[in-house]
Amino acid sequence: KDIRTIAELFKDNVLRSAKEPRFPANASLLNRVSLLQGDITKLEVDAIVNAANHSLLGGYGVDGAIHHAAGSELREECRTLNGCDTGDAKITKGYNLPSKHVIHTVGPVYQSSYAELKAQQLASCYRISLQLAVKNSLKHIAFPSISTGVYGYPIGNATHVALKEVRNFLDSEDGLKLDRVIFVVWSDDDKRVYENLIPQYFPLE
Ligand code: AR6
Repeated sequence: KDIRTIAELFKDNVLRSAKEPRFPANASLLNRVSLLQGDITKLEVDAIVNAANHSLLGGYGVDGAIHHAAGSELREECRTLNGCDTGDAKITKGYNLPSKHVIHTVGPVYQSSYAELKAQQLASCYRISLQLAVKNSLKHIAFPSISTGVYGYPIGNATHVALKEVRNFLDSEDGLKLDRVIFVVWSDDDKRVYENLIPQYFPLE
């Protein structure tokens, strides 16, 4: 019973942002952004995003959690996809997950000497995942903090990239087709980073 439905997410966050602007979103963005702390595999949404690797066959971190919760059928479908490049994304069904789909994206392995390239690749992960969601007529999508675990991307820099890309997408014509983008953080530190930066990209007025 720890599964979070989209109805609950809407209720929680719409009310909260209307009254106390904890997860602010401006009127033109229609309260379409949420921040949640916890396990992304528990979300009953149209799609959760997986921070995968090139093979798409599973790994540690959120990838391991998603494959574990979805069951072996997910791995079987992933086998048919011929892997995935850095910055690209591919969609599968969700199998035993409460989420209908999984969008698998491969974030960059961070290297400070290639910071600009890494930022472009990370932005591409968010953009292509959002485009895939719209292409498949999905209404909500939940992102973990891609590349900031095993792949070592500094959380502050990564969060700027994530918020900027999602804001740009929601402002575009395709963005109007999405009801909600949910950022899911695991740690208290990451949550603080998102709480501090969200108002820069989703200001209140
Ligand atoms: N729900 C939400 N967030 C989570 C969960 C969860 N269940 N578990 C971890 N996180 P990572 P990456 C957070 O390492 O850096 C794998 O082996 C975690 O705290 O999962 O893109 C793949 O196969 C961190 O903030 O992904 C690749 O080889 C964030 O998710 C490689 O790791 C991302 O951390 C990808 O590394």
